[in-house]
Amino acid sequence: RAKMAQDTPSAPSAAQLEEVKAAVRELLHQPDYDDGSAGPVLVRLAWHSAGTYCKETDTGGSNGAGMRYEKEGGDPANAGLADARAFLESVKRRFPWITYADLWTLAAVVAIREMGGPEVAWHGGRTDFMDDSRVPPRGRLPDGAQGADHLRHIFYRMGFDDREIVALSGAHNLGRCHADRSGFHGKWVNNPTRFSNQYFRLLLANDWKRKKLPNGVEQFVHIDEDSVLEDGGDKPEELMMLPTDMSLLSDPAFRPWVERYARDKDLFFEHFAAAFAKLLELGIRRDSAGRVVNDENVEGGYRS
Ligand code: DDH
Repeated sequence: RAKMAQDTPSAPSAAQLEEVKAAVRELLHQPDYDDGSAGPVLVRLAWHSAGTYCKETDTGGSNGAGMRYEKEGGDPANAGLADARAFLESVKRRFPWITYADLWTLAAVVAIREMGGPEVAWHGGRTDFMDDSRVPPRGRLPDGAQGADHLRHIFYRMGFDDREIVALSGAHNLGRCHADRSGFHGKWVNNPTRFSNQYFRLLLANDWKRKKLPNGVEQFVHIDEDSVLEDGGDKPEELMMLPTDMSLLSDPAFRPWVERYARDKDLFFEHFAAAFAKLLELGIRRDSAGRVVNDENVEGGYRS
């Protein structure tokens, strides 16, 4: 049974959404957190909330905000994302009418733009599940220790193609790996709070060497001697790549897109924005007017 229209509030006005976006913008600056910004971890929250989608079974995706439940939130793949959810809690308190599922996805769109990235199309109306019965099983998110076959297995399941896999991977311009979350360590680019195509340029330009970390995890690293000059005499920065990142270089279908995005930032921004918008819509059923078709036992959602 579809939820009755009279149970649901009308869609927020553009001005109401603007207030939420402004509140997200205000919390991005976090001097004591990582590289001084909540932006990267907010982007990862949206990606992991949506990246569980399976097109065969039409399950998973950003609708429902299942990460509030242990079943999904406790997935080791989501380690550290409680920080992102905590950053947004104050916004949810100020604007209780927005669902978590909408807030998490909207926050990423705001963060990407604020960090210098493209405008990503976003549509609201997601609902929050009131229990964990529809939360997707664990194990649907990618494992950085693997290679190109694994990337295809994971992203084809969501309905993405090779070009979109490479474009989405460009999100690794942002943020860093934390040994206590994923086992990997370090950042991909020198300025991890500025969205750009630097990730692709460094993938191609640097001499990446395999390195085993003290915890036994293997990643690729490059000592960036130039960073000494830039920082004025600190010790050189070590940048990193995951084995999955490196597979974009070695795979004959992925590599041409790495090369194009390294050369053409505008093309990367255009393709990234389209793929990220698609990611955020996975599994969301809308009627012809664009309204989310609400299921039973959910909170939020709205009629037009
Ligand atoms: Fe990622 N990512 N990601 N990633 N990701 C990590 C961090 C961040 C993989 C593994 C990791 C995407 C794709 C992949 C972001 C965005 C996106 C970390 C480090 C690992 C590991 C986590 C930690 O230790 O804190 C793998 C594997 C893939 C893949 O197979 C393609 C995509 C598609 C996105 C996206 O947003 C579109 C962001 C942002 C971060 C930085 C988070 C932070 O806290 O900083």
